Amino acid sequence: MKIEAITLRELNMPLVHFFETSFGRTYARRVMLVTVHSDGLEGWGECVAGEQPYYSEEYIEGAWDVIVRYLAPSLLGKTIASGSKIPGLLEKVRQHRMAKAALENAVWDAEAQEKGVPLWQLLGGTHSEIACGVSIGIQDSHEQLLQKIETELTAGYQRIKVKVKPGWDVEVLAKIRARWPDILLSCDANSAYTMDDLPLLQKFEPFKLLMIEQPLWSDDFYYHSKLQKQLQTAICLDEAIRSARDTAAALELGAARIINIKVGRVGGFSEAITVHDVAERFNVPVWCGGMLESGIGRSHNVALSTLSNFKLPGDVSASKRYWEEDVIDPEVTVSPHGTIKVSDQPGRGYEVRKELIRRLTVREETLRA
Ligand code: OSB
Ligand code: MG
Repeated sequence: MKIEAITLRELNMPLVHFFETSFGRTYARRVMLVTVHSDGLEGWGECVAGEQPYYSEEYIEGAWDVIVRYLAPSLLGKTIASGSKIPGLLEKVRQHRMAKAALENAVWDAEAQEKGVPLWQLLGGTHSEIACGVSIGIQDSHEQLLQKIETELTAGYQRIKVKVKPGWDVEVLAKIRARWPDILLSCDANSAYTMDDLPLLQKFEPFKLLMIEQPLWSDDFYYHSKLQKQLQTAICLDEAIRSARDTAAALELGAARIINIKVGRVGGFSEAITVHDVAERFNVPVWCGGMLESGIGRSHNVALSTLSNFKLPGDVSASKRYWEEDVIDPEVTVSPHGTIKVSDQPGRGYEVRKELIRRLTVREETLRA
């Protein structure tokens, strides 16, 4: 595949409902899409960087800039055999994993079309149906949160994850457990606690959580390993896992018993597959995280979730939970038993709604060799 041109777009996509984590509230996503043009094919990728550098150091303006100045020029005009060759071509640039992932995943997307195989099979996936959970943000009231959980359980989702932070934790979890004693329940702190909070985190134990996601610092394994020794509840790492090496280090230290894989956070499909394989070797299950993606990133998350060690329901849920209208056709839909069935069509298995994308686009730039 010859990389003839790369188009960057920013879409303004208001969320159906705001999403609040311990680091802030989001009402609309500035969605960055990348299109790789090659031999008449268009491969699509999504850069999941946030509006601000709060989840990680990456943010949309920075990602756009590093792609224009450094990453795209390393690919334009080159003939590339497969998406797996992209990390090697971009390795000179340190970090910027979400920006790199957008490009790499777009090439995988084009490769699947070129080879006429479903993207999930190209990635090495085996499940043809994936298990879905939901991530529910901090709400204005406990009542509103309980109402949302009720709605998602009725829709069939297999696991409920709620965001927590000091002041929105023990009481909230107690109310959820009192009402639903048996559901798969987890919480995500997005680094809202420190080791001084050990007594507080120990109060989570009676709620029989499937996991506590990223309780401590976003770049830490050491204190997580100390914390894990003092908790029955499994720790899951999200922010701290940036690579397969991180995964091995964290698991050797005993810093987690579950790993959240986000393809953007680890720099693209190649690294995500390696993270998956390392965790599998440690006998540690993984699940696919989400970054409030549009249909492009969402369809890629669906494909990745088909790999064998994705053994827990992910944060990959229906388009309509986020968007009035999604940019793919069909939208991502979830069955009444909380699963997404993957498509057997070549490529990502969802058409790109170009007219809708045109309407939502607020910035566009095409780069050529
Ligand atoms: O920590 O998993 C997270 C969204 C934005 C940033 C970080 C996280 C999240 C989510 C939402 O939990 C997952 C989703 O529904 O896409
Ligand atoms: Mg998380």
